[in-house]
Amino acid sequence: STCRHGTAYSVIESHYSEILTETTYFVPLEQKFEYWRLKITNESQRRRELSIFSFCEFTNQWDTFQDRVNLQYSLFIVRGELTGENLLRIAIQDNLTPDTGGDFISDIARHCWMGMAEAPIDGFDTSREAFLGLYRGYHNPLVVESGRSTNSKAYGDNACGSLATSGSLQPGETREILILLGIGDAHTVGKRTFAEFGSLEQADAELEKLKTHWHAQLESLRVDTPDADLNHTINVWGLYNCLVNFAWSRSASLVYNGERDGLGFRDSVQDILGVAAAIPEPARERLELMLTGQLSNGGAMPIVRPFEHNPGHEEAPHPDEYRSDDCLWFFNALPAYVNETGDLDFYNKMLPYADRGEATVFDHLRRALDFNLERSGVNGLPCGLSADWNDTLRLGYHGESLFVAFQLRLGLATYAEIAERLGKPGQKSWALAEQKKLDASIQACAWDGEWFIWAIGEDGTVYGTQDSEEGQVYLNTQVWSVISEAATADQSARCMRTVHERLATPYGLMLCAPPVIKTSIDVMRAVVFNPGIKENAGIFNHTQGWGVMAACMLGDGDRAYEYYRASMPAAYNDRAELRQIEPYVQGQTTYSTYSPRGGNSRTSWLTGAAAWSYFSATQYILGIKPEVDGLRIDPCIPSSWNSFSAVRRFRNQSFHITVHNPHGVCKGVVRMLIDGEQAAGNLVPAGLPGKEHQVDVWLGP
Ligand code: IFM
Repeated sequence: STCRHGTAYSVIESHYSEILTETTYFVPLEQKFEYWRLKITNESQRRRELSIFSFCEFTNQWDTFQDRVNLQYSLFIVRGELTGENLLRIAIQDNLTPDTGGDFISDIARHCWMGMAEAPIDGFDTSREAFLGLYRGYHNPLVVESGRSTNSKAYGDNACGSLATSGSLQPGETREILILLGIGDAHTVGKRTFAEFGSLEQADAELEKLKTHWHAQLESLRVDTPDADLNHTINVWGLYNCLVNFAWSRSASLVYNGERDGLGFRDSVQDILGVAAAIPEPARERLELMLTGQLSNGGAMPIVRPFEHNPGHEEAPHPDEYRSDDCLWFFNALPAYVNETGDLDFYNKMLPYADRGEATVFDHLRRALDFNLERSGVNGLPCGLSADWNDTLRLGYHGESLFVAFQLRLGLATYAEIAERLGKPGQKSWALAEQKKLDASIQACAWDGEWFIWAIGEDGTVYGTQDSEEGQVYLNTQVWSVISEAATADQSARCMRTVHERLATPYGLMLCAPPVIKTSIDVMRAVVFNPGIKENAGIFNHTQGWGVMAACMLGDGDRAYEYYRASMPAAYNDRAELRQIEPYVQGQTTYSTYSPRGGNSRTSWLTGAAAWSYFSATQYILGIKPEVDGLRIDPCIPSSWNSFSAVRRFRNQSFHITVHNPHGVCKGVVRMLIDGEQAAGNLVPAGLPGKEHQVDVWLGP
């Protein structure tokens, strides 16, 4: 068998006993059903008699948790049948659900339907037990083995949907069959949908529409570099990962199982970085939603529930529940949107706070800074509160987070720049003065000689020092000291050298080293994890982009590329058995060399790794950075690359960029031509006349 994934569709092809089957699965745009388009070919030299069965197992309860644990209830609420229109009808709580013709009947009592087109129906099953048979499983279902459906009508227990057809195929002959599986009552929604969509022609048209839709979203940047893996990561899979992540946040996947019903604040704000170029409008809408999840004290609701969210009327969390980093991610995400679109006025937009009152987006930013400044500890660093980015860190409410201090520094610098743009000199000077104070606090307590400390506990214990037996070096405070530009040149060089010596593995950068084993769980909950995974000295892929950015900021394109490739899924295409997850998608974490299974990755798809990986590769390695005034071209590439090219769509124009590297350097633009004309620096100004532009850039010593 072969399984191929495309953009929002999958094709599974199997050869068995000289019968070739190829099934294409997809959900058409804006619809609540999926197609299974099955093509069967007789590859043998003789006529073949075939029976074909569709199969789907349904949950009884739509509440996934209740479906599994509350069997005294969920096993008595389902019914299944074949309707007069030859559609399978799977109904939940059917007594309570008068069919109004709408897609959803009530929140719990939702129905499903299944139909088969282009072939006569010979039989059906809606009882899982009847289909599988007693003491059997998916590997040997009785109905398939016997070649006969039982026409079972589920009445309680577990339902399934199976439609059967049969027929003969001459040598070389191909037949196509279509299955539609949807949400809604078969009598109304199913009947209507089947009438409109139940043909091969319509299925073809819908697949084309779907592909066009997704491919259009992937057009914001196309690159051609000497690294073919990086090319298809940037051109297709990395961005697709970001878009899927943005759409689902962390709500539904194999590992999240549909139990989360809201957007985790910090992760959803960071997701914007991966999609701002591809879908700026949805990115803005999401940003607005998240800004209305900010409270009037500047902190954030831990989760924003998009369907129930009621800005201005939400209850503020208990003081112990605030995380220290949440709103500081706005200083990454908001500029990403504004720089992409040039929509500076967005900062003047009025938006409500979650609990009460409203303010401009700019004032929301000020509140975010005040929140952390007002909650600073005895050393002048922001308090860790219930957690900083690291969910497993419990410094005590008044313990201090150096990571958040670096975030805050970047926030203050960004705020000062925005204030300047908006003509608010008072705000700018305030931010720069606060930044100066913060810098002094950082320098007074956070440098340990060869690297920055991890954090300071409420009781004054300093974590992440040369004297620490465990968790001696912490990745985030090193890379963020560089990203926030808090570190001096000497500190930057030293701490990034420490990162390389102590945290780099062939599979990426470890979050800390050595792992925590004896450290108190009251401070570092990471001790619950086996050493070498997740927050306990694992490779936390979310952070890998930060390592890439920091290396680029120091001009080390070779190192940045090494770090990027170590955690780039496509680099493992030929070693999928090592990574053990899909080689085209990011995973949250990879086992490090502190474990016996270095390189194995876990928790694929819905991870912040996608956004930072895409952002760091496109804006730091390739160096194509949107700014309010235009596109800055400032690559930091491996010295072995002679050149690369890219086409960047930016504010309705296309820029065909070629970067030449005749001297084999990593960084440093020495010359730029725009449409053949010498440019003053390395900024391609926004708003040039015309739709297409050629940009040639030379790097040099
Ligand atoms: O930053 C968090 C994220 O919000 C959820 N997963 C774990 C990360 C690191 O602790």
